[in-house]
Amino acid sequence: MTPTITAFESSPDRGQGLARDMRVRWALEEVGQPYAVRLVSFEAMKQPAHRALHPFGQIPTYEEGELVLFESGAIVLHVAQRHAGLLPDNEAGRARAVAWMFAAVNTIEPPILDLQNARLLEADKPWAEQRLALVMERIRSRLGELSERLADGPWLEGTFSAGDLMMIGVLRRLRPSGLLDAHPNIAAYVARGEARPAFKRAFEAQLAVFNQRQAGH
Ligand code: GTB
Repeated sequence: MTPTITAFESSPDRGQGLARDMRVRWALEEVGQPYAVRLVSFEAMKQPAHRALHPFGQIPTYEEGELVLFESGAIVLHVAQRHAGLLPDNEAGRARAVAWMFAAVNTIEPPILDLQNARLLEADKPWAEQRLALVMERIRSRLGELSERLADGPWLEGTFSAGDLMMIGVLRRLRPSGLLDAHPNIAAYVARGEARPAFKRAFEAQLAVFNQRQAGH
């Protein structure tokens, strides 16, 4: 059964592939599972029909027959468990890969979201500058720790997994900040992920949505 995912009808990132449908598209491409995409507007996302799929009125969602999922990490894990290619064969290796998925969304992503909030939503507050400095320092510290662990390895646990997919998906959001440049091994790790054919296919698919919209279709 071909799953259907949802994505922004008009992504504010203008085709940079920074919204979270990108992780799901990438995972589906890695395992060779064709998928359909339903594009939703910001307005439609908050309507009861979409909230029935996603309690918080967001994208991405994933529908596969009776199964409805939300949360990009949960969707990627489902795809990885259902198909070969994104999790190691052995139980301990699978558990390690899942630990890295959680680290991506639970340890690395929160200060990155704080940075975006500090820049976009809190910039006019009297404490904005101090807050921004604190958040930047938290990110630098996490990146330093991640860089040390990654060392000169190609992937977090030797072989590419859903853990790398989620981690790279999260780290990509930092590129415009320049913070990745302080750690050449992390910058190379992200570039290695982006060079994967499956990533490129996923990226092109979301870019096509932006380009079609620009062309007025
Ligand atoms: N924890 C959830 C998950 O991982 O799936 C978070 C889902 C989420 O934040 N979805 C966002 C959304 O639907 C899109 S990805 N937002 C609309 C809303 O909440 O009303 C976040 C995002 C948005 C825009 C950019 N950008 O423009 O660069 C990047 C990422």
